Amino acid sequence: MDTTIAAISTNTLGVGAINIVRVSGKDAIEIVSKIFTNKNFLNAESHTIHYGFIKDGENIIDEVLVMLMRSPKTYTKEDVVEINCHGGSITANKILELLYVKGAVPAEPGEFTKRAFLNGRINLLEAESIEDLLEAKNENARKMAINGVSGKTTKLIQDLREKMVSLLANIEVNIDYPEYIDELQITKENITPVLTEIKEALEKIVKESENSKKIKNGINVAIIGRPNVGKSSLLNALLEEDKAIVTDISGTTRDIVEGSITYKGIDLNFIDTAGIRETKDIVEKIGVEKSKKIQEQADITILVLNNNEEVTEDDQKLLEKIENQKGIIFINKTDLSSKLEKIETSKKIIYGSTLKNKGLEELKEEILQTFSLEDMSYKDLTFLFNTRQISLAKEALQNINHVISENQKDVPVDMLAIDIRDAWENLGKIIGEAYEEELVDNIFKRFCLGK
Ligand SMILES: Nc1nc2c(ncn2[C@@H]2O[C@H](COP(=O)(O)OP(=O)(O)OP(=O)(O)O)[C@@H](O)[C@H]2O)c(=O)[nH]1
Ligand SMILES: [Mg+2]
Repeated sequence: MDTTIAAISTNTLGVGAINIVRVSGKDAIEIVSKIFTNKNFLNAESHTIHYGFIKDGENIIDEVLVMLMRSPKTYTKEDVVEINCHGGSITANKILELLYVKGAVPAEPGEFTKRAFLNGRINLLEAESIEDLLEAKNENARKMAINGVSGKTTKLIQDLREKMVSLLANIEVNIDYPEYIDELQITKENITPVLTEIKEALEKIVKESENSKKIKNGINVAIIGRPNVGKSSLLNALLEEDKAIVTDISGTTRDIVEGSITYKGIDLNFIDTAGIRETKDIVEKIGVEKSKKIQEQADITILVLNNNEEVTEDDQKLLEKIENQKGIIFINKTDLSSKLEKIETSKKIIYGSTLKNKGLEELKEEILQTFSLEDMSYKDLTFLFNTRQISLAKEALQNINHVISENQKDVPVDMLAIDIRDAWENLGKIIGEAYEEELVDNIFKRFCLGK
């Protein structure tokens, strides 16, 4: 990290009032001073703001405010300078070009954050959370990410690791100093409560973290049913928008129609599909196949039935299929007389009418409940966020489950240490304490430039 890196940290795709060009490294201040007219800048105190012009020789490029932050209290722990210039990518790029001429090098995507990690200012989990914060699409995703950035999630992991370490230390003492065994003696019995406590904590983390994907990306909800039951009407009613074409002709929807809403901080991505039935029409047939695929891929299916008609063979098939997945039955057209006999299903049934806007709130609520997300807005959302972190937590849980079963089989306590250590290491990888270079490179490449 001998180099001094520079990049534009703001989004240059649109037009904004201000852009920020960020420079980090041991020569950051000197390099900027070569193109900045303010004479006090070079020797100024840390965390000060300076007014002046950026010049290319005698040509004024822009009027700017420059923030000077000396190591170590900076984003990267290195000297950092941030040039606040006028918006529009041309000016920022021109300044960047000048910085390169004076000795800075282009930053790789995520390199500022990578330096923050390598210089020990943040751990891997915190770094990944910064990325999640940049990508957060809703309020809950933001909350989760900021808990990661602020170190709350790290503490959760560290507390568990500490418990494991103290267990490991006790076991070591037992092996190395058997003469001190009076109070510290580890037995099958006294190790059990600690192991159970760790197991339960890990289970909670894994379970809640699975939800994090739903919080981050939303829930994909397939709207399925035979033709004319009111699927497209349901989509439109949920979106409060005339997005899909609705007619009384069976087979109106041929392709999928999608739309999202945010309900209680969770994105619900609805997918309206072609009505499922046997058909010879080539285009409709393709649509039907697509519907089936969507049903398989979605997180949850809403099967729409028509209250005004008897259950058909097509309905029956769909009722059977939905038994093997997450699903809700929506019986539509309750404004019309009921001809639908009692249906056999283990799924929750919601009665409603898209025409009268009935049953929609209940439906949205039920979707959240299926994923235990109903009271998300009250939770503190301190859990893991991405697949890498979650799979490591799962591995740690497996290690601990193995320890527990071995312990029950009366395996000598010192033999258990191996798995406890593995669990401890797996949790360590989450926060990057046993990081490998390749992994680190991979993680930071996903960042946007200038972060
Ligand atoms: N009375 C009544 N009619 C409804 C209701 N919901 C939908 N309809 C009518 O049912 C007909 C079919 O509605 P769509 O939403 O196009 O049905 P669909 O399931 O998308 O049909 P396909 O696209 O052909 O599969 C239309 O004439 C709607 O106006 C309802 O709650 N009550
Ligand atoms: Mg339709």
